[in-house]
Amino acid sequence: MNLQEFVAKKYDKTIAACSNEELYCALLEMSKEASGQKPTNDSKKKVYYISAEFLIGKLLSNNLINLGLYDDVKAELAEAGKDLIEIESMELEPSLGNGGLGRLAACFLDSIATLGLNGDGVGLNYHFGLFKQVFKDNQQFTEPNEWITDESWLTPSTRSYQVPFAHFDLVSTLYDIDVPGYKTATKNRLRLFDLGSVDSSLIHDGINFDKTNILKNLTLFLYPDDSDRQGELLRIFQQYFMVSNAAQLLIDEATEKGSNLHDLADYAVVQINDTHPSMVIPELIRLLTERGIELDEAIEIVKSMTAYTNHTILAEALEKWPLDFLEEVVPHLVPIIKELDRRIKEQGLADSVQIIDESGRVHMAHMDIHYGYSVNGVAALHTDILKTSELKPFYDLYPEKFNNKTNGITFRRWLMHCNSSLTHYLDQLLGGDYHHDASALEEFLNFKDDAAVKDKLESIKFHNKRKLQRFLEAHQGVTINPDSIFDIQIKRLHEYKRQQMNALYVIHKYLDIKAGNIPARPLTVFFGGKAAPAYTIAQDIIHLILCLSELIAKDPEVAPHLQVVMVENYNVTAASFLIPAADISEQISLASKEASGTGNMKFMLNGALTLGTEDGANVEIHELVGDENIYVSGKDSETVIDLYANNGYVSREFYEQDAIKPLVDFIVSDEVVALGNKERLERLHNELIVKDWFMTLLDLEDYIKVKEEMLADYEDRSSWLEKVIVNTSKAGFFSSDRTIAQYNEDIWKLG
Ligand code: 26Q
Repeated sequence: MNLQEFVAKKYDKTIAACSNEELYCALLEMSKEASGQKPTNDSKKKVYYISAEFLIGKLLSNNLINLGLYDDVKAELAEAGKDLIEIESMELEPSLGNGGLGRLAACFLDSIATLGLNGDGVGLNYHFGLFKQVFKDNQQFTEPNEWITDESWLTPSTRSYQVPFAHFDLVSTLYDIDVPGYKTATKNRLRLFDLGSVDSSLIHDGINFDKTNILKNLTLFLYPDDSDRQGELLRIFQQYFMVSNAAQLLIDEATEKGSNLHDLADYAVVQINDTHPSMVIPELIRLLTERGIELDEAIEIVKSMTAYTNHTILAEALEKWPLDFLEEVVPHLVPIIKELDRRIKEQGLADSVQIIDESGRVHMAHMDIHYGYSVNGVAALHTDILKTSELKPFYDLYPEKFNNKTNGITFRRWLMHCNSSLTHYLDQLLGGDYHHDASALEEFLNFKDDAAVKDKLESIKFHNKRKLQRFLEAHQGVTINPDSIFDIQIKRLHEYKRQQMNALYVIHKYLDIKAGNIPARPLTVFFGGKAAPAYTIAQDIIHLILCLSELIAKDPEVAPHLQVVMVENYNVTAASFLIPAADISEQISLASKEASGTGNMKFMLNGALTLGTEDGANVEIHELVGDENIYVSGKDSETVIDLYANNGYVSREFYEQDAIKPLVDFIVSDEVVALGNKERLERLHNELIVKDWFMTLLDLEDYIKVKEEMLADYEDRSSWLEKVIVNTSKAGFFSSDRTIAQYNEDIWKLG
C-alpha cells in the first residue's frame, strides 16, 4: 500500500488535504504495520543487550529508510506539495539516554538488526527521559521532557513479570519498539519495561519529585550522568527492576525454545553495558537456583553467558553500591553477592580485585569481571589503558577475558539520513555498495585530486550550513553566517572534555580581533551539551560560554568576524543538523580520559576535519587518515598518566605565563561579569588556577597554535577539500556494522 492509499483509508482524504500532524501519524502507522509484518529472528542463540540507556532519536525517517519506503514516500509527499522534514519535526525525540553510551546502544541495535543477528535491546521506558535544557540569564535550567504521545512507536506487549523488593513486589509491563534492519527480512526489538502505577503528578518545580514513592516514580526519569549522591536508592530500584525483568524474559524465551536451563548459555548471552545492569549476574544466579539448579552450576552457567563493556576510566563513574543500600532495596541479592565475594576472598587475591571492599561497598565492575567471560574497552587506546593501568590486576588474572571493540556508528542515520545531499552524490560517484559494506567508501579516495568533485563537496557543505541556519532560526531564534567556518564541539558538558579550553580559545580570538587582527574569514564556534544539575563546574562552563556569546554578539567590532552559539537542548535531532554542516570537529579531551568518543566518527564521515588530542578513537582516526589529514595537539596519554602518578601538574605555573594569564583572567573581567553571575565566574576562574584537574592550561597554548594553523589551512580550499575526501573515505572502519560483526565473532558467537 502506498501512502496515498493508506491516507485515503485512514482519513478519507488526499495527501495534499492532510495536515503535517495527520501525515506524521499515518506514516508512523504505516511503518509500524510494515515492520509488524516482518518475523523476528528465531535462531537458537540470542544476545540481550541490557542497557539503562538507548538514545534512539526520532525514528520516522530511519525506519522508512530501513524499510525501503523512504524514497517513494518522499516522492509522493513532494508531489502533493508536502515536505518530509516538516512532517518529521512533528515527532518528539525520546530522550532515553545521557550521551555516548546510550547513543552507542541505539547504533548497535540498528547494526544487530541489519546484520540479521538474533538480539534485542532491554531497558526501561522512562516517561520523561533526560531533562530538557533551557537557557535563561545565561544559565542552564531544567524541565521535564514529555516525549510519549498517544500515537507512538511503543507497542504494548502482554509479557509481565513480578519483581521482588524488600517491602513489596512490583509487576512490570512491557513495551516493544520494532527495530527494522536496513532492508532485512527479519526485525529485532527494543524491549522497554515499565510500571503501570507511575504517576507524573509527583513532579513539581521543573524536574523535582518525591524520591521515596517508588510505586509512582520508578520509571519517571533517567538519571543524569553526575556525581550526585542523592537519589542513589532510586537508581538501585531502577537497575534491579531492569535486570530482574531482563533475566526473567531471557529465561522464559530460552525455555520456550526448549532450554532445560542447564544449557541456558546455548540460548542466551547478555552484554552488560557499563555497570548499570551488573545486578543481572546475581539475579540470574538467584533465578537459576530458585528453579532447582545447584549454586556451583548456576555460577558456572552465568559465567559463560555474561560479558561486560567498560565505557569509562573516570574512577568516580565506576559504581560502588554500599551493602546497606542493597540490603534496603534487594536483600535477597545480598547473600548471593556475599557468596560471590567469599569465593574471591578465599583465593587470597589482592585487595584491589575484591568485590566487597573494607568499607562494605560492592564494586560492580569487579563482580562483572570475575563472573563474566569477556571484558571489553571501546577503543584501542582505552583497552590498552584498562590492561596496563586501570584494570591491570584483573588483566594479570584473566588476560584471556580482555578484548577491544572500537566503537562505531550507524551510517543509515549518520550519513544516509542526516546528509542526503552527500549520500546522493556518493551514490552517483561510487554506486550504493557502501550502504551495506562501509569499507567500499575507500573508493572515494580516487577523487581526491578531482576539482569538480571538490566544487561539489563545497556546495554540499554550504547547503548543509543553510539547513542548520534554518534549524537554529526556528529552534532558538539565532541567526548564523553560512559563509563562516563552522567549528563545532557538541557532547555532554564535562571538565575532562574541556569545553573550557575551547572557551579560552574564543577569549584569545576576541582579544586578538580587538587588537586589530582581523581574520581572513569569519568563524562561528558552536557548542552544544547538557550539564548534570548537580555538576556545578559544568554549569559554570555553560555560563561562561553564554556570557561570551552575548559579549561578542553585542560588540560591533568583533561580531562580523566571530560568533559563539550555544545550542539549546542539544540532542540527537540537533546533532543531525550540526554534524553535516561542520568544518572543524572539536575532540579535545585530556588524553587518556575519553574512552572512545563517537561524535568524532560522525564528523569525519560527514567531511569535517578533526582538531583533537591523542585520545580515545581519535588515535585510530589519526592512524587511518595520516598526519596530513588531522590536526593534533596536546600532551599524550603516557605523559598525562605520569603526571597524575607523580602529582606533577601544577596549574598555577601555567597560569602565570604571559600567554595564558590574560585569557584566564578575562573570565572575571568587568565586561564578562557585567553579563553574568559573579559567583559562577569566580568559581570557574579559581578552579582553573588552583586545581584544573583535567589540565586545561597544560594543553592550551599548543591547542591555540594548532587551531590557528588549521584556520590558515582552511584558506587553501583545494588542499582542505582533499583532506575532507580522505576523511570520508577512511570512515568506513567506524561503521557499527563492523563493530557488531566483531562482537559477534569474538564474544556472542551467534549462529
Ligand atoms: C553513574 C552513576 C550515577 C548516575 C549516572 C551514572 C552514569 C550515567 C551514564 C555514568 C556514566 C554514563 C555514561 C557514560 C558514557 O556515555 N560514556 C561514553 O561512552 C561512549 C560509548 O562507548 C564513549 O564513546 C565515550 O567516550 C564515553 O564517555
